[in-house]
Amino acid sequence: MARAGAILICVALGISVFVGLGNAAPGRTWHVAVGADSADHAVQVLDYYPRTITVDAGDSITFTMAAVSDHTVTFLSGAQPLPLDEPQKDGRVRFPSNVAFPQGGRTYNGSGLANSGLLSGLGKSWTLTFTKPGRYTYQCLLHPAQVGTVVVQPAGTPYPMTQAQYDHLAAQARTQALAAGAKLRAATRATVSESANGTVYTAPMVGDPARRLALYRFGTDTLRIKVGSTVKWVMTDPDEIHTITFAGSGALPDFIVAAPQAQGPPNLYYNPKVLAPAGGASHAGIGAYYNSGILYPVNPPGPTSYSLKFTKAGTFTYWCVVHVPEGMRGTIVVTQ
Ligand SMILES: [Cu+2]
Repeated sequence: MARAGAILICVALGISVFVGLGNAAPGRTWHVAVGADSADHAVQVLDYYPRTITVDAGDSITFTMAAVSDHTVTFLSGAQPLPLDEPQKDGRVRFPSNVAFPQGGRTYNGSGLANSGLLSGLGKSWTLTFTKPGRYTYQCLLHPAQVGTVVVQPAGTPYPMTQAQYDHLAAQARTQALAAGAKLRAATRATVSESANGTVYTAPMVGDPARRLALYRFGTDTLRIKVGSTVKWVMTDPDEIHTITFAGSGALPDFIVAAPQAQGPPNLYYNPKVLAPAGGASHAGIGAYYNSGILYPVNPPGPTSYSLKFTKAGTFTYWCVVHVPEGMRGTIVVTQ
């Protein structure tokens, strides 16, 4: 009697499991962290944690920002990355709306574009449901080396790892990356040399793409120089853009300006005041606006460096307009 009862219970459980699958019950939701950074945001890790995750068809992944640098989560399905600028006939340069705003809906079957849009700010998240088994790579449109993988198994396949196991490994990887970033920061300093035009300080803007690291500082945070010296900022990071911008007595310009439309999201444009170099080759004291324009990665067409000769004593703070949330600024102290 007891045995018959146990069999009945097993059958009942079996049926209930079967019915559960047949009902396409909502899948599990997994979590992937986007980016990581140091407490002062100087070191940004351009990565996803975990970098590879295995889920079942019907499951969802919530991607959540864990750093202040903007990122996207973008499934291109083999297509080329989206361009990051759209020159307009009127001379303005548009920031493309298919990069800035979510595209492709809430599910992904391995084809077409699925894009989170710009994820700006800690805790910002985007959730995508995976409907078809396969191995899918995704990337950040702003940082092409920032790539992750989602493996989707057929529904009902046992999972190779739990979320807690992923989180544990991710925490280790994050700690290692941030330690490497701290080392990079400590090793990055402005260097000094003499030239026919006087003393030149070279301030490097570095990254370590193999470790998915970018340093959002200018080597030496406060650089002390003599009147008549030149500071030359040089890009060595192959994946980033930066500016050298002294706001002077005005406000620091925004990198992107939004133009509201009657309907839908605003049009976004690169601020022309940031794109255009300004101020000439020598810094003549407080009050004026000096700007490098966009400094590009080491690949052509550039420019990849910017020089300014300091002709008056004073303390001058400058920013990278692209990376204000990361605190990318420096100070030049010029003395007689
Ligand atoms: Cu920057």
